[in-house]
Amino acid sequence: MLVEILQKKYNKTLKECSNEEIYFGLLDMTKDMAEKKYKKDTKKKIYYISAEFLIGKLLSNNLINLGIYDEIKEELEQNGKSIAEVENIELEPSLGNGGLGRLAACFLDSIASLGLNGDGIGLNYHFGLFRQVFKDCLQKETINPWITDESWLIKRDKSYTVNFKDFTVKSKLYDIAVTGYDNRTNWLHLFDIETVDESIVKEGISFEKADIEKNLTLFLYPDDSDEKGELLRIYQQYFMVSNAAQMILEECILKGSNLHDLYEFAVIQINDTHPTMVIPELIRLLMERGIEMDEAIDIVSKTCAYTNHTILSEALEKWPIKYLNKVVPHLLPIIEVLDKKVREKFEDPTVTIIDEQERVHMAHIDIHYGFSVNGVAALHTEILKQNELNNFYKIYPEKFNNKTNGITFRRWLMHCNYPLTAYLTDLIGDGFKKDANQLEKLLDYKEDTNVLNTLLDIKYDNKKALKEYLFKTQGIEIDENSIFDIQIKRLHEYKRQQMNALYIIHKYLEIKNGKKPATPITLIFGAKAAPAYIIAKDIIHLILCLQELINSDKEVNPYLKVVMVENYNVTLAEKLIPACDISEQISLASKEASGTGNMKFMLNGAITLGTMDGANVEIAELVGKDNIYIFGESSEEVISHYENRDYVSKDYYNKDEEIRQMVDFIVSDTLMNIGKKENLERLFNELINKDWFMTLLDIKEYIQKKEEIIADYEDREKWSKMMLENISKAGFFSSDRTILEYNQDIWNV
Ligand code: RUG
Repeated sequence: MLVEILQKKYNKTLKECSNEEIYFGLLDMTKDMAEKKYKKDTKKKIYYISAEFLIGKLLSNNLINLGIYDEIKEELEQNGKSIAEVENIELEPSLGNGGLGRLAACFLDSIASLGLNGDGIGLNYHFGLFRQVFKDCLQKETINPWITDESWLIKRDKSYTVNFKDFTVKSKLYDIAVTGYDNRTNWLHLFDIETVDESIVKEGISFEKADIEKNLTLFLYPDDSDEKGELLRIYQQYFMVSNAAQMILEECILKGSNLHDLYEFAVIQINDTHPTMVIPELIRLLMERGIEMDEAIDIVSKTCAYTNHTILSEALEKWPIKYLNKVVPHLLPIIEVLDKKVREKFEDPTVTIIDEQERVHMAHIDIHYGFSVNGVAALHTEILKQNELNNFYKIYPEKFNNKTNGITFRRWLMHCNYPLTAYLTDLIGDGFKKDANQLEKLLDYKEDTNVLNTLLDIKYDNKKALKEYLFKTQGIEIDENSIFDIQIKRLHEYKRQQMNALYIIHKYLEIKNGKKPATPITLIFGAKAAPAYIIAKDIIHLILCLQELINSDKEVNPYLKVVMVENYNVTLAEKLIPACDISEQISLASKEASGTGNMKFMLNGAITLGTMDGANVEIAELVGKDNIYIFGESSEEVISHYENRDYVSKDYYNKDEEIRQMVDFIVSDTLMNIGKKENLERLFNELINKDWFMTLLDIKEYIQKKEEIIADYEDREKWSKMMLENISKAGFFSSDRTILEYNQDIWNV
C-alpha cells in the first residue's frame, strides 16, 4: 500500500523516495487507516480535558497500534531504508510539559486500546513548551515549532464562539487520531484561533502578553509571574473549557440527551485544576438552555470527576476574583453561588471556594461539585485523605479514591525497546502485549543463566544505541561500558536533582583523592526548568558547571562523566530509558504524587534508587526489598518536620564535615571559575538557609545507598536477576489496568 501511495504522491518508487517523502507517505497512509477505525460514539462517552497532552512522535506508535510496524520496517529495509531515519523527520509535538501531560497521552492510548469511547480535549499550542538550549552553562528558552503543512492535525469544519469580557473569539478545531492497539480510533480535539500570530514572539520566548487574540494558543504554561501572565492563563483555560463544554453539549444533544440526563451521555475527567472552569461554564450553558440553576449544578456535579496530581500548594491554582472579573465576569455570579452553597452547608473556613483574600480555589470547586476525587498513587491518595484534603475527606469520604498511574506498554516497551520486546515474545509469547500481567511468566526464567545473560546483552546494546544517538544528535560522547545512572524529569527542588549534583561533588572529590570506582559511572540528567523558576535554573547551572569541570579533568573523566542532555523530551526519553541501569527517583518523601518515569525504567530493566514516595512505594511492594534500593526519611517523618517546622538545613551543614565540604564546593574557586558567581551563590544560600525540600536531610543516606547499588552492579548475576524481577513485576503499571479501574469506579462507560 505504501508503494502505491508514494507512486501516486511523488511518482517515485520507494527506493527513489527520500526519507521525508516516505514519512509523508506513511503519514497519509496511517491517518487514513486510523480514520477508518473510528467507530460511532456510544451512548456515554469519556471526555478527558487537559491543558497538556505530551503525545510524543506518533508514526511508530500508530504503526504498532495498527499492527503494521513489522511489515513496514521490513519493507523499508528491503529497499535500503531505515524506519528510524524516517522517524527522524517527524517533529515531536510540543503539547506537554511532564508527567501530567504524558499520563494524559498514555490514557488516551489505553482508552482506545480497550475499545472505550473517549476523547481528549486540549489546546493546539503553536510553540508548545519552550525548546531548551544551553549557553554558558545556563538554560535559555526558545520557541519549539512543531506544526508543519502536512502533519497529524486534521482540520475540522467546526467552530464555537467564546466570549470574554472585552471581546469574542471564534475557535477552530483540529483533531489528531488516537488509534488503539488493535482496536478503535478516538480523537484528541485541539482548539485554536485563527488570529494567533507567531511572529509576535521575539528574543527567545518573549511576547506581548496582553495581546490575547494574537497569543492565546502560542505557548503552554506561559510565564505567569506577573498579572498579565496570570490573566493569559485564565484566558487559555476558559477558552479550552468553553469549547469543550459547547462541544460536549452539542454531541450529547445529537445522541438524544435532553440535558437533564447529561451524565448518562458524558463523563468529564478534569485533569488537574487547569480545566476546572468547565464546571461553572457548563452550569452557565445549561441555564442558558432553560435549566434552573439548582438542577444545573446537580447535573454538572454528576458529570464531572477530578484528578489531583500534587500536594504542592503552589501548583493548586487559586485565581484572584479581580482577575476572573477581567476575563470571564459572566462566570463569577455562578462561582459566588457555588461558594455560598458551601458556606451554608459547612462551617469550616478551609473548604470554602472563595477565600478571605478574594481568591477562587479551583480544586475546591472540583471537590464540591464533582462526584469523584482521585489521587494518582496509593501513598498520594492517603496523604490527600489524611492530610492535605482531610477536611474535604471528612465531608465526602465516598468521593475519594485512588487510581495508581500507569504507562502504555505500546510506547514504553514495544516501541522504545524493540530488542527486549522481541526477546520477551520469543520467551513467553506475545500475550503480554494485551495483558501486561503476563510479564510475570518471565519469572520462570529467573535461574536461567542464558536468559539472564541475554537481558544483560540487550541492555548493553541499548547503551551502545544511546551512545550513538547522543553523539549524532548532541555531540555527546559516553562510554557504553560505564554504569548509566539516569535522572530525567521536570526540574523541581522537590525532585532533588540538587541532591544528585551533591553526589557528583562527593564522587569527584573522592576520585581526586585517589579512590576510583570499579566501573566508571555516567550520570545523565534531562530536565527543563520553568522559565521563571530561578532556583531550578540555578540547579541546571550547577549540573552544567560540574559537567564542564569533570569532563575536562583527565584525572577524573575516565571514572566519572556528567551529561545533561539538551531539550529533554519524549523522543529522548525513548532512547534513554531502555539504556538505563540505575533509575533515580529521589524526591522528598510525600512530594512526588506518583512519578511515571519510575515505571518506564523498571519495565525496561533498570533498578530503582529511590525514596518511599509516590509509586516507588508500590514498586517496592511488588519487587520486594531485594530488588530496589530505598533510602531516606519516610513521608510521615517529612510531614512531621513540616508540621513542627523543625528541619533546619544549616544545622546539618554545621554539624557534618562531609556535607559542608560538598555544599561549600558549589561556591569554591574551582566551580566559580567555570560558572556564574551570582547563580552559584544563590543556590548555596538557598541550600543552607532554606532548603524547602530537605536535600541535606537525606544526602548522607542517599550517598550510602548509591554506593551500595553501584557496588552491586559489579555482581552481574545478581544484577541481571534484579532486572528480571523488575521487568516481570511491571505489568501492574500498564495504563490499561489504570484505565480499567477508572472505567469501573468512575466512568462506567
Ligand atoms: O508531579 C506529578 C507526578 O508525580 C505524577 O506522576 C504526574 C501524573 O500524575 O503528574 C505530575 N504533575 C503534577 N504534573 N503537574 C502537576 C501539578 O500541576
